[in-house]
Amino acid sequence: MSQRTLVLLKPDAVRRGLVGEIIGRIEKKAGWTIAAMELRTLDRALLEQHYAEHVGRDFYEPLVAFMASGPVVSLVVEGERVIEGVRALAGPTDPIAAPSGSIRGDFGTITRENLIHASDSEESAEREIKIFFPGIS
Ligand code: 3AN
Repeated sequence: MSQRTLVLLKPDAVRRGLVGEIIGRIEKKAGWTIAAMELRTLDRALLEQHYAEHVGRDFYEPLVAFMASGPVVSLVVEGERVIEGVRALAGPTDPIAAPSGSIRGDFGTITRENLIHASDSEESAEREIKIFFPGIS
């Protein structure tokens, strides 16, 4: 089942020089390919669209501020069961609870600054890819 997912390497990952490490883990999965990739600082309007489901949560404002605090690498990754697969590579939201071997488990300590976003369903992937790469077919 070939799928596409939207992956964000958050400002902490870029600041800490972990882009190569994280993309390397994704690239090494057999058959997965990078369909699009960009480095840019995200504006509030785009982040409000992306995190619409979290509006009103106590972590929403600090999350948006953090996500706008520096450049982010956004990618579309394509391949077999890539939605479930990148989330497995990332690990659970809380990096302290994330298993060693996962990206968040290996490199993170703070829930907000948890290095990577990956779409959680086919519907989310389709919605998020349109936000970040409106030109992609
Ligand atoms: P995930 O990225 O693991 O799917 P979501 O979608 O529940 O997590 O949350 C989106 C982002 O919001 C997380 N990646 C994290 O940066 C932040 N976040 C989620 N829960 C919390 C929390 N309890 N405290 C601070 N930040 C949070």
